[in-house]
Amino acid sequence: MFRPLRSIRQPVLAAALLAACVAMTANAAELKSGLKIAFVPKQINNPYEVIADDGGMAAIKEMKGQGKVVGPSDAGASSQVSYINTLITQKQDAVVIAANDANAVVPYLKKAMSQGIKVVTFDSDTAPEGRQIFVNQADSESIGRGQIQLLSKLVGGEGEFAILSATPNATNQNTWIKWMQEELKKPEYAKLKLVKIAYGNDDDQKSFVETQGLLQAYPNLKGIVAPTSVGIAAAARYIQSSPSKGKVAVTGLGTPNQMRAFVKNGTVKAFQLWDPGQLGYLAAFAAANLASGTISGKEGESFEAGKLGKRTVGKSGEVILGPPTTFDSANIDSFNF
Ligand code: RAM
Repeated sequence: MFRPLRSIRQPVLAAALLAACVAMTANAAELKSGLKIAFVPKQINNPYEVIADDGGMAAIKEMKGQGKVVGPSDAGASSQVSYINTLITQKQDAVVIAANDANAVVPYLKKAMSQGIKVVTFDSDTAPEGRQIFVNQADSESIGRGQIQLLSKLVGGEGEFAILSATPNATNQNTWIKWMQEELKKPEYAKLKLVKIAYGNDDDQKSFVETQGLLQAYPNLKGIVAPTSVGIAAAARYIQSSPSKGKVAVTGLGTPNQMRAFVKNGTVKAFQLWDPGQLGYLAAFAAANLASGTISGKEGESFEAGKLGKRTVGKSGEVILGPPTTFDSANIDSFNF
């Protein structure tokens, strides 16, 4: 008795669902052409940021826009302000920024938005009022917790370790460190002791010197976690030619190309990252969709992100790229970025 009813209802329901999906997902063809989209990295000379920006420029080329990259050579809190002001004067359609500070750039980004310029943060967020969308590399909680899980494996679950971070104000590193500290509260890490959080400011030389300082101050150190591609490479470079090689585990977040030699020579056993190029690519599509009016940054909206397919805006305007990869000697040669 219910059968006929069902068979009538199902196609109707399916058609309604399809219509809803079509309505909610912005189509690539709806993107305006010739959009002016500017990327502002944390710092212009950081290899990680260069890969991310290149990914963004590739996306903008695909959508026939006009892309450019401008930014400071240091990751200081207000180093990006003058660049944002210039982009406002130039009437860019969108600004995509990896913020060096959660608050310092907000008044300037708000000014940009009040003039119709769309703002996307990626890699490192601002306070939510500073942007319409944040393109996050992966869920921040899993990145932070994952770093401690990996460290614990590498040091056999016990001993003193230090964190070598980027700048003290970096939103992304600070969020990950907060989650690392949460993970450490679990009973299984009772024998792991965080002795110090040092800051290399995403500066190669400062990170190198900070590593040396950590080893001198903590002779029993068993590990260094550097959740920054600049920091992990500098720490590994210091350790590879020091007596601590083989005694102090270096892990964190780094690019396979920067870390390959350290993995091959045994200084580093494993570390993690996502594909920064894809991160920039996704951020460019988010910006183009905002600037084309196909999305506004509200939770639940979807858009097409070229080769990455359909993506959906989550809570607080966050769009997530995907889970990180762990690299080690077995897989590192399959990655080239
Ligand atoms: C550095 C930067 C960047 C971070 C990577 C892992 O390049 O601090 O913001 O995401 O490391």
